[in-house]
Amino acid sequence: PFLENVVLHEKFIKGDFDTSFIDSTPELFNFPVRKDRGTKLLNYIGNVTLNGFPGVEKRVKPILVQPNKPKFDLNTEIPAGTKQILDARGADGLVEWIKAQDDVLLTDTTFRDAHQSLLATRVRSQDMFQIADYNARMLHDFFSFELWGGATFDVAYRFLKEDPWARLEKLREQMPNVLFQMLLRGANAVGYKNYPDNLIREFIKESAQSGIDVFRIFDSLNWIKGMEVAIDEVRHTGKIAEAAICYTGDILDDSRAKYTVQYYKDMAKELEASGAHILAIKDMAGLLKPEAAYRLVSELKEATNLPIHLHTHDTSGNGIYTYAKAIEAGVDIIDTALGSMSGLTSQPSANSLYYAMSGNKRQVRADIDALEQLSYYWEDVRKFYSDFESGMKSPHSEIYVHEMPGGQYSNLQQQAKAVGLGDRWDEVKKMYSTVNMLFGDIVKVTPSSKVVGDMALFMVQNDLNEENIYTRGQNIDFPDSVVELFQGYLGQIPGGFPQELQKVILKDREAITVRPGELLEPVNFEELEQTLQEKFGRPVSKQDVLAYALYPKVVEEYMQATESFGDISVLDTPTFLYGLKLGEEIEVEIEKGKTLIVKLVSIGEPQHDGTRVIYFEFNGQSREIVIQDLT
Ligand code: 3PY
Ligand code: ZN
Repeated sequence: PFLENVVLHEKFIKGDFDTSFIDSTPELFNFPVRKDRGTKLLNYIGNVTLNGFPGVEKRVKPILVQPNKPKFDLNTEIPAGTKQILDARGADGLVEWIKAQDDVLLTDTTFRDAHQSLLATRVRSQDMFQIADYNARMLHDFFSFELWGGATFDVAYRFLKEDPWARLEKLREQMPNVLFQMLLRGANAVGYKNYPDNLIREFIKESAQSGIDVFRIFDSLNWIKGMEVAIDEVRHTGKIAEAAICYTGDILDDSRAKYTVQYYKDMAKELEASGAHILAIKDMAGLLKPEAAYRLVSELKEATNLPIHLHTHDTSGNGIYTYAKAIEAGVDIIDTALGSMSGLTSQPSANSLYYAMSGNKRQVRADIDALEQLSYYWEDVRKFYSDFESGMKSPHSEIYVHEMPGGQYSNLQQQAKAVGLGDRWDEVKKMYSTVNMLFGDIVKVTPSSKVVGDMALFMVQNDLNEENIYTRGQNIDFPDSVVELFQGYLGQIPGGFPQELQKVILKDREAITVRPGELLEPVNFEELEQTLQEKFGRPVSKQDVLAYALYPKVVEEYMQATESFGDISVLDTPTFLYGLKLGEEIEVEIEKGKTLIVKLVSIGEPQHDGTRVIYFEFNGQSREIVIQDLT
């Protein structure tokens, strides 16, 4: 550690030192306490056993069965798939291949949007690694696996204390045959605000190198300028730029004059011109009604030459019907989740769609037996995360009124509870659509959906409505996110911001109309790398630097957690969330062929300093760990 302190010291790195360096630099002798991996792991298990896990009700660890794995021989070769087509023929070759298929191709969202929408994005890498070898063999004829991006990136660091890049790379090793897809929020990358252009470009480069093939790029206001840098960079990497139109409103309703079929056709043509390989219809709230799907897909097919990839959420319960109509209209690829991770705020079920298309001349390309067996696995895994379920039990047709995206519903509900509006949830939902209209009827998807949600909560809390906002609003400070939206920091909205409201919200602040990325200072990656090495006292990777540039505080806390607990992604999920029961023994494989055996023996009485001693048996030896009791 001494040598490490020397070579990482700022003065040493800058060459700014002489022979008095060691004597005059006492911090060289501050050695970080380096605990061994086993102690760190016991520290985590002791902590979670005693203090619980955020968001999980503290109770005796429930008896949860080992997830049921498919009966499938993993000693078989992994069949070639779409990834090999991309590698051999390039992006344009892959596009030609898609167009030549008669069947409907599927994307499986189980590893990303399904759990983002059903389980607050909490599914851990471990539960994916356990099934990925089966996916590669049993779903080899899928178009893609959507398994990265969206909220999964920050949630991995923030709540799961695991590295999303490591997840991606390991899955890539396990599933080398099917395209990997991610959701990229255009200039907002995987965050909630616009970032400098060079950060967007470096992030895309690194994601492509780490395994992503298909980048679904969208802008939260459907502002194409906010997508252009990302589309351009994806094209440079040789990967697939799938540009999305976010579907909002209702093309069947003539009173919603803003988002018409013509609006979407114009947008699609512009995306084609800016280099998109595939066009996505991103129906993030599940508003695309069956007849609207038929019409939209038919017209977009006429307007562009791009293959069309349709994404919806099944909140209304009409998802399969919408897909069937889109298939009739010639859609090329469809997003589904495995049965037990589908429905409601998630994607429609692949399993159900398979049967829904029986007898149709366009069949869904999938093996139904494989879908069912994989679905059993997820049925068991889902029980681990029961505390993160939204409580929604049946389809919500009111989605067509409030237009809240699938992933936002349970989040906003939590936010409402946190500010004391839990029992006024119905009012909040209603206010959400009022705010949308006040804002000029905007696209609502991360991060613009969060702004609408923040404003809805704020208005209910402060007894504001669409009438008194213009007068009372003069003396009110609005939430930061709302001010920033109206300043143009998330981009521009079709038709411009409503001016009267903009004045009330901004007061004397200025608004911009250019792309925020043009004004933001580029990230100095080398300088940041050095700063982080000093801060964390160890070498950092390009991936760490990128993550920190996107989410400084979250990544710093993650680094601290790994310093205290080591790599806790190796723990099974029930232990990760509940710790151990008295007398319970588990095996933890910390690396291939290296297994630790941990048993919880007893928990000591509270001490004067608020700690307790936790007694473990660790590989057969007694071990005591002192834990702060925070309960
Ligand atoms: C995300 O941006 O995370 C979404 O899933 C938007 O639909
Ligand atoms: Zn979605």
